Amino acid sequence: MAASATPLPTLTTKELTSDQEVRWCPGCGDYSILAQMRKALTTVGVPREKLAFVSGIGCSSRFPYYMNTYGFHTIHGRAPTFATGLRLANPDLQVWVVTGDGDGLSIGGNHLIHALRRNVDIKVLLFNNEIYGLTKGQYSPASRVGTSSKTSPGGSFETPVRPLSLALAAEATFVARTIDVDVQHMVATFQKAAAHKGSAFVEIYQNCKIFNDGVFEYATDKSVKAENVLYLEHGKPMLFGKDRSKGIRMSGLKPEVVTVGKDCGLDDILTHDEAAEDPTLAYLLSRFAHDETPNVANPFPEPVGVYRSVRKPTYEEQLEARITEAAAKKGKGKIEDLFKAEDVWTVAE
Ligand SMILES: Cc1ncc(C[n+]2csc(CCOP(=O)(O)OP(=O)(O)O)c2C)c(N)n1
Ligand code: SF4
Repeated sequence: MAASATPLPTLTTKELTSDQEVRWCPGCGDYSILAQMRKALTTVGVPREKLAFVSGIGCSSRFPYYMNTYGFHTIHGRAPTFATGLRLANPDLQVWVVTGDGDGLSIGGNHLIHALRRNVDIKVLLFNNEIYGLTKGQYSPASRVGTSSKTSPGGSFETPVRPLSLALAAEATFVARTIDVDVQHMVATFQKAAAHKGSAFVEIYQNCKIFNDGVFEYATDKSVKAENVLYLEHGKPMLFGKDRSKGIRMSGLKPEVVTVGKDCGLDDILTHDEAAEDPTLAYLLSRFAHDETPNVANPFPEPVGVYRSVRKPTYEEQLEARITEAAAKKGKGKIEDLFKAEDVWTVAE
């Protein structure tokens, strides 16, 4: 960096804290996410007036009130759409979307897919508690099969949406997962999402203490976590387990869990490449789901970390280029001229 470069602005967590009373249930995972977001933003170098949080409807959607930045509590499922408009109108802003699994994957599913596929430069945080919290515990599109809730008293039987598979299928250019109690990992993941140019999608496993308590215990309980979670690190072999002796190997088109030194050598273990242009392998990782069936021989761990991070032209960059191209061809236009252009007719009375 040149010696004369302007230093990046720094913020304190206090400066990022609003005067609003936080109204989540005691023990809710949302508190930790809020605290880690404030921490992450202290170092990303964006001043408060250039930060905006946009949410839809749900418990998680109260988030913008608690950040001392710009904030918009919009309508159910439409935060990605609102955020797209905000970015296009003011490309100087860093725009974060906060959504829940119900808000983002049910009523807002379509909006989420299209914001991601367009590669709008927004950062989407999906707080996944696998339940509708605000409406008091109905099952959501992310609830696993058998979830007993007020709207599925006999246990849900629908195939759940896997948020990361959906984001990858929509061609999101940054896709990651983190966990509410994994505080350092969460801060680092938010900072990586902030640094990404293009649409970033981060799924956060969030505990809803009241309506779905402990649903991610396999990934948070210290006594079993190492066996159930695979921390993805770019350029490193996919190893996990207490002594990191287990790993992921490909057998043809199928992944398998193997023990290094017993079933194979370290060279046989897949190396994680978050920058791979092709999202196929990332998609395959997004299919690993914790298996609660007793005595499964080699259960797959759930990968946490950055699945994919690639640079592609953003929607804003492409739009800007299109405007410049049109202006070069046709000159700078006027909105009235557009209104009065072709295909204008008067309806006879
Ligand atoms: C148009 C519309 N339909 C339904 C609702 C009811 N509603 C409010 S929040 C919500 C879902 C909340 O669940 P989730 O997004 O998982 O967020 P959480 O509360 O768990 O953070 C629903 C269905 C609404 N507010 N508006
Ligand atoms: S209902 Fe669940 S998600 Fe909502 S505030 Fe309470 S614990 Fe959190």
